[in-house]
Amino acid sequence: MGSQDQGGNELDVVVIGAGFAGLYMLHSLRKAGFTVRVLEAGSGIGGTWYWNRYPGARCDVQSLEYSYGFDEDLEQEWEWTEKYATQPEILAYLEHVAERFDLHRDIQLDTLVTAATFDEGTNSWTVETEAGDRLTSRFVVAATGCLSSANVPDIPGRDSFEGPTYHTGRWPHEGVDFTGQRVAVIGTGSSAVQAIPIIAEQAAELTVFQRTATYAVPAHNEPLDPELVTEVKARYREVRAANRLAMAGFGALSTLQPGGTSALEVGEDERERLLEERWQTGGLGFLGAFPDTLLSPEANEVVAEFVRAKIRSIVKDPDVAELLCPKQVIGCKRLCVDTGYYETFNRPNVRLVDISTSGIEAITPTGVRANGTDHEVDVIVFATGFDAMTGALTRIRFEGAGGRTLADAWSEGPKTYLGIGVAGLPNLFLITGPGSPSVLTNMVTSIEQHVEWITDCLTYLRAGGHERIEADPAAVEQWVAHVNGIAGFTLFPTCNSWYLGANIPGKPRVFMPLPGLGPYVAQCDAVAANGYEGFLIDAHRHAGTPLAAEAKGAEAVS
Ligand code: NA7
Repeated sequence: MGSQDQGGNELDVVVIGAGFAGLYMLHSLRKAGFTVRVLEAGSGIGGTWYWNRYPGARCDVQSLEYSYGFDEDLEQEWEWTEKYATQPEILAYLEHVAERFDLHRDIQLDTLVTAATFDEGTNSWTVETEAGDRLTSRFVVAATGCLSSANVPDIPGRDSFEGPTYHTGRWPHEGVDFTGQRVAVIGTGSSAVQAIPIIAEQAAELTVFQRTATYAVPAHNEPLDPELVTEVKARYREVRAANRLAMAGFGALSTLQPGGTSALEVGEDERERLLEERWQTGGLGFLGAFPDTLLSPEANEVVAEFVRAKIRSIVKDPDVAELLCPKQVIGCKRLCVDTGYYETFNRPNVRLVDISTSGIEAITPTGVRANGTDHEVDVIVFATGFDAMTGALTRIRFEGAGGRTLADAWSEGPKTYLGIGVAGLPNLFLITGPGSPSVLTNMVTSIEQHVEWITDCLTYLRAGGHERIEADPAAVEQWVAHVNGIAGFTLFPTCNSWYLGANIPGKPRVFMPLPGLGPYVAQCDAVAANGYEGFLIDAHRHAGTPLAAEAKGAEAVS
């Protein structure tokens, strides 16, 4: 079913990106008998874990859960060393996976995809790279990652700074030595929360510029207990299956049951006990103490106030503690998981600058100006996040049927069906695209579910002799309304988060991920079981396109 690349090779699928998603997509499609080429912009595989090498970079989902479940031998043989794996360990894992499944031979590194154009005559894509290479394939899978388009804000004078600047998501491979340096960190999201305690230990002075205070709960990271590892490995199938049914794609290892009683209905002592228990356990499960934390502002405030009290008890200077206390709903922005973040502000070499009112005024040749004060520094670290979920996709010029581009289709915000298909862009599949649970979940769980769904879909199309599939515009409209409806039921849209696109000036404000993995997986399964309901299969053949004359056995499913 493939078409040809320039070298004359038959290619069924081009996959863009060689992170967790692209690697498994390649393996899964190859196993199903498809020919695949993976194009990766980096000089190595690993995606997020290739680029994000800042000090302290670590996953905040437990390593035993943040790992592939598709191969039993792999999951039995690989040994994680810590509860939460470091970036180097995760990258080593992905390198091992690539070696183990002989993936490198179909991965082309240092290859930035700039455009992809769909040819309606041949029902195939031509993918173009920055170097000018062109490959053609029947299908394209965008495994481009949700947090891969770095956001370096356009602050006045940004390029005038005379010292080095770094973005956490584009960290130099050789590392950075901050010894004796005066360092500015801009941003206080997850990356900053992980990096700040480590930079503070090295730097002569550290100045943190905080636009929005962040909630962080302790990681309580530790070496993995061999007994726990043995126990989990003995029931790994059950763990993986439970996570796929869970709301956030993880939690099967938790010793704490999700809370069943409203934060407003349990007594005050019991409320404190439940929250303290979760604080001592650590990690993202903290938000699971009550069922209504992300649904009721009053319930949320109770949980938020518990964390603020912790911050006040940790940070010695009451004025600094107050500045570090977030005002927004807890969980509205991604909850951070920390090791010594708040404690760092007790160090004599660390200063917090509140820029919540007027932002950073300017970057000067020698530092950062805020609130009318010039802060002289030697180095600036931008921990300013990403053009999340859409940035890595819209920077590629995808041109679909009738010259319609992805940027056109998404001018008012991303619109997809299931977070997988885009109307007007046939034979293009997104992995963990906007409109799917993605960033609200353990990404590996969501990635595996999408990879397997896409592989099944392509297998179905091949079996039926079909050449083209696309999301039905009506199904897309319904799906967008569905995602908005669910998000609107929660407190997620109440703050300026990157989930909403609010961190990027001019980006349409649309809540992009879909809360709730378990129900979503059931919907995806039902769509497949109903012959890919909501997708149009070879529908153009009925629609009077040049191929209409050939229409034979084509079907439209909607
Ligand atoms: P985040 O979570 O987007 O954090 C970025 C931080 O940078 C956040 O505190 C922002 O403040 C701040 N920021 C962004 N732009 C500016 C400007 N122009 N001026 C000052 N401060 C700014 O990115 P991370 O890399 O930390 O984490 C991303 C995800 O990776 C994380 O959620 C995990 O899923 C893993 P704001 O809150 O917008 O006011």
